Amino acid sequence: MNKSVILALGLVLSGIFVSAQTLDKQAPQGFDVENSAISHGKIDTIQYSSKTVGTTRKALIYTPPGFKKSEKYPVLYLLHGIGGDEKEWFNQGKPNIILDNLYAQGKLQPMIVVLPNGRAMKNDRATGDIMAKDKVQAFATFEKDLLTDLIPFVEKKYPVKKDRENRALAGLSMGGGQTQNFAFGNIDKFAWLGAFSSAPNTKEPNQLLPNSQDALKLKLIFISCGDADGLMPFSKRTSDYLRKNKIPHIFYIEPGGHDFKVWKNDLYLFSQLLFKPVNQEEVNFILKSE
Ligand code: FER
Repeated sequence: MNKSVILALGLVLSGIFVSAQTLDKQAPQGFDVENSAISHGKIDTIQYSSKTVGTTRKALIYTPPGFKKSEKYPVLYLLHGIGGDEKEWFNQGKPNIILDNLYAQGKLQPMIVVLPNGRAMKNDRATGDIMAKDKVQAFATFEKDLLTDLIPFVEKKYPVKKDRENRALAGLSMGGGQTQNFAFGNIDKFAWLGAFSSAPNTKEPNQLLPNSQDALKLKLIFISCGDADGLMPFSKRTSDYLRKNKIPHIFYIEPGGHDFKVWKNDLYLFSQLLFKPVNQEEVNFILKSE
């Protein structure tokens, strides 16, 4: 596909999503309920040596149902919020169950999902004053840990595709801000971006993306936020800038606040778009009222 076709498709796609903002677009009931009749992916804890932090750090990793070492998979790095750690998504968001259910319906491209700890400091637990300056700073330091420690580790130990088109970054709240900062800031490393309910750590548009047209290289920009979330300005600010600069993107305002009900829905929608060509039928499927 040439660039203008991609742009045209992107504009159609973003137009559809913008108009979809008025729909009560929610994952169907049962999307996050474990089904013993289907195959399940596997969750493991990995430990990697971080030169950035100077410690051994933990992450969870989800390999899909039917995972085979002899195949090569794209990877989604999925980031937590200020009150969480590498287990937050797993404990509260049930990503393995949501994805297992989607695989059983044939709705996902097989992928590995890594759930890192995005607070890159020696004590990376979400304890004490989680808003303390050094703890907030550690969410910025994670950019280096991710790019130079964690990603190389995953690419060495797991059968993964290593090009940017097979690497996605997404996250909730602080992780949404990290996603915007790191993915717009390293377009050579990521092609898929999902920023859910981004927090105040999100850089301002001029710093985030000084050359707005660079963002045309991304395959998907998915920005979402609950309509009752006080952090909305940090999503809207980026979306306004992208729209002003004619960068196709999804800005999905959904019913809800700053919580896992919204983020589970985001994962449900976003994951189905990953590592696939922009496909009108899929988009329509995602948008069709439940
Ligand atoms: C803030 C408000 C919210 C902030 C961070 C958050 C660093 C993050 C919330 C979350 O991750 O859920 O002022 O400052």
